[in-house]
Amino acid sequence: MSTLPSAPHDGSTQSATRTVHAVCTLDCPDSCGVLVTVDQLTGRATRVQGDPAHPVTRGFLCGKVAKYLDRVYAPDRLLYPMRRRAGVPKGPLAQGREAEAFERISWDEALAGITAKLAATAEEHGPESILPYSYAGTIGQLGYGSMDRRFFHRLGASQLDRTICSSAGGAALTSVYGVRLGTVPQHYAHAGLIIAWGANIHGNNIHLWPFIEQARRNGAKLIVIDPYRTRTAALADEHLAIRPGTDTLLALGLMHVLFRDGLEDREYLAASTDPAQAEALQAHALLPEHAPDAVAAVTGIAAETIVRLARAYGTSLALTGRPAVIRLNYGIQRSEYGGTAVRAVSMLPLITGSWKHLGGGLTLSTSGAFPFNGKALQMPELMEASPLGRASRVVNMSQLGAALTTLDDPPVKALFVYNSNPAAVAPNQNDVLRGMARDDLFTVVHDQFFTDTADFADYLLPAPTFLETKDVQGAYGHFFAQVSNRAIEPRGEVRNNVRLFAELAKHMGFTEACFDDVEDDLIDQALTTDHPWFAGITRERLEREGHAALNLPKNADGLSLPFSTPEWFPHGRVELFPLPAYMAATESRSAPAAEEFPLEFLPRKADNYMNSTFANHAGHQHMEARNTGVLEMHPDDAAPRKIVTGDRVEIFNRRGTIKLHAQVNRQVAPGVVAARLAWNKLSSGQAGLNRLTSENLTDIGGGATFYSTLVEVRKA
Ligand SMILES: Nc1nc2c(c(=O)[nH]1)N[C@H]1C(S)=C(S)[C@@H](COP(=O)(O)OP(=O)(O)OC[C@H]3O[C@@H](n4cnc5c(=O)[nH]c(N)nc54)[C@H](O)[C@@H]3O)O[C@H]1N2
Ligand SMILES: Nc1nc2c(c(=O)[nH]1)N[C@H]1C(S)=C(S)[C@@H](COP(=O)(O)OP(=O)(O)OC[C@H]3O[C@@H](n4cnc5c(=O)[nH]c(N)nc54)[C@H](O)[C@@H]3O)O[C@H]1N2
Ligand code: SF4
Ligand SMILES: [Mo]
Repeated sequence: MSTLPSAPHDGSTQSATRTVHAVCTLDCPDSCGVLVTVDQLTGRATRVQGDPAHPVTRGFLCGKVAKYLDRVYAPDRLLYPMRRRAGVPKGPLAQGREAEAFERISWDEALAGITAKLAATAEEHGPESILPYSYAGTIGQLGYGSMDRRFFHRLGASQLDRTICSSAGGAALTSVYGVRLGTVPQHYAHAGLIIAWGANIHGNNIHLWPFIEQARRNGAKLIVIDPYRTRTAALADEHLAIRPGTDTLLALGLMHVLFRDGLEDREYLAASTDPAQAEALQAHALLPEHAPDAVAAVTGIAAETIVRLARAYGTSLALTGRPAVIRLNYGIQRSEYGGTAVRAVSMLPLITGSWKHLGGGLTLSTSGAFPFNGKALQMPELMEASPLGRASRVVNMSQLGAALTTLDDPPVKALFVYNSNPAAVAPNQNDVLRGMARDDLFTVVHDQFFTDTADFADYLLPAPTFLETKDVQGAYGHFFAQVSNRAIEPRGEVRNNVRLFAELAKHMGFTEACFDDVEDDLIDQALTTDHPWFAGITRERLEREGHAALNLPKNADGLSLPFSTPEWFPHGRVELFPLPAYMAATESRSAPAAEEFPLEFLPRKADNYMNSTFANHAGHQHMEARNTGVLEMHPDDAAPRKIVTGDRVEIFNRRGTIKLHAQVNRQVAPGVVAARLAWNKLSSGQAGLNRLTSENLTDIGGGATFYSTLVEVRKA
């Protein structure tokens, strides 16, 4: 374990408090720099604030993390290792009563018990019968994936394909551009038109907002394309309530008008791609099925609006002197053909050449800009030293239910969950819970709280908040690398992911030196690369300065403009093939399944929680109260079902039923209903939204399809 580092913003040692530079490790594009005030005498954190020196954080935190100390010091934090009491069946426990199902044990007992069981399982069923399950409880490089991967690689456990969030969009963006990166967030201030496309900026990416406001003060317009009237939509100049899953067609409709009206930048398009591909795209876009009337009929957006949007997009630079920019986010790729949708939308700035201008282009994720040495951190070559002697099988995390209930050869016999709450967040919850309840499944859960998943644990291990551990981090919404210093001593007997897996390795008898690495070693390894974008960025520098800008290539004007010049294209050019074509999802209003289940369900994220994180805190619940336990539906759908606001309603499909209270309003258009994610055990009947979602995968990237879900609704 590293010692408490000297903080870059250390106050005088004489003073009663000191300030430590940390990073918010939650799964959010903003990766905020956080200044933690710590009382020198008690060692207790007394305040968290946004780092005013960080160019994107700019001194403020979101409402969720402003209350982070409520989480760090919550009386119900998990602080000690625990083991399920003999005879207590696995399954949902009432909140506040969970501890009764477990007994406190020592770390030695926990480590010995877990490794003995894992070793026996590997011996009897083969190591691939062990499945690690983790996602983004922390997106710090170390916490997200370092020692844990080494441990499971060496063990020969199944590998997890981490697809639940962004793999469709990531693979799609990479298939076009060769890399995941996009417009610099600060440059949004220079845009003349901003399109938020499947992006709830004000709810999920609040640090982009001030730059958008700056652009709007200079006359820029903000247009939101989202089937739900988000906070962002309510604050925008215009909200286009697109029908879910039809974004590919809208993008093609915009291309149609751009080419038809001669608004394309021929030179730029020709320079960035193969001319034959550019011609093929133009011919494809100009097909009659992509004309505004045809597109309007499917997307629900009026033909004249499509024409107006395309013209505004194509003429922004000419008319305002400022380019158009698209904040594309992951909303559009959580549907069956979401990969194609991302490919289609991401081609728009290539057609208009808006990449060339300050404030133009598109952002989906900037994560590909950070050349962290993932191979050094995760050491996949350790799989060869495992009893398997080869790469182990890969299990898609978006099909956990199927993995636990149907996978064979070998079946999953041990599940090790950390950084995630799959009982609440994984799709097809019925199968997930049925699988987790299996008597013959051994389950370990490492978390900060008694989550829904913890209710199924054989062993429960206490995990740190980001104040209690050290890490290094990039971002998926900006271009600054940061070190998060440990601000406070770990509470109770909390151990971080690095230390947990290093100790498990020791108890397993793994003798490789890599299991001796501590945080500082791992940070050094993560930053060890020849890649020029990390030149000069070292642990010492990040510890001293808090954050450092990547050394991105500059264009002739000295600006970092992704894709402004050919040197930005990793393959020398972009790839437009296969040309994006619209397909209706099997769970959408245009599909046969809609006869029985006619409503498109959006099981969305809560503005005041982070996926299922924070759902258990009174302060956060208070902020989210208006939307809790609520199904939002349009009057046109409520009336024929004789439903009025406040009615208890059943939302159901073949996979299950949940109960919520109807809120009849115009946040959604006819045909769409929406609700928000929380913990199952805090939901009516302990049934979370994911009872209704499927394990169908996206067309590209094997992602989850939460937003392709058909339901019917009736009065309970
Ligand atoms: N407050 C808050 N912030 C968060 C999170 C949170 O839970 N709460 N989660 C974090 C995580 S894990 C992530 S990945 C990011 C995600 O941030 P976003 O990428 O913004 O993801 P979502 O909120 O899933 O989707 C964005 C919007 O897409 C809309 N949408 C759904 N289907 C469609 C469609 O077919 N077409 C279009 N055009 N729009 C559609 C949704 O209604 C939603 O408002 O946010 C992070 N930030
Ligand atoms: N219906 C529906 N389902 C969804 C989504 C949706 O929009 N709608 N969104 C999907 C998306 S985009 C995502 S990213 C996933 C998110 O799914 P998850 O990544 O599972 O996210 P959380 O629910 O926030 O759970 C993270 C857990 O990690 C724990 N944790 C935090 N830090 C640490 C640590 O250092 N160590 C350990 N061991 N644990 C830690 C937290 O306490 C928390 O319980 O959910 C997906 N599921
Ligand atoms: S959740 Fe996002 S916006 Fe909030 S503090 Fe963390 S990084 Fe910043
Ligand atoms: Mo996510």
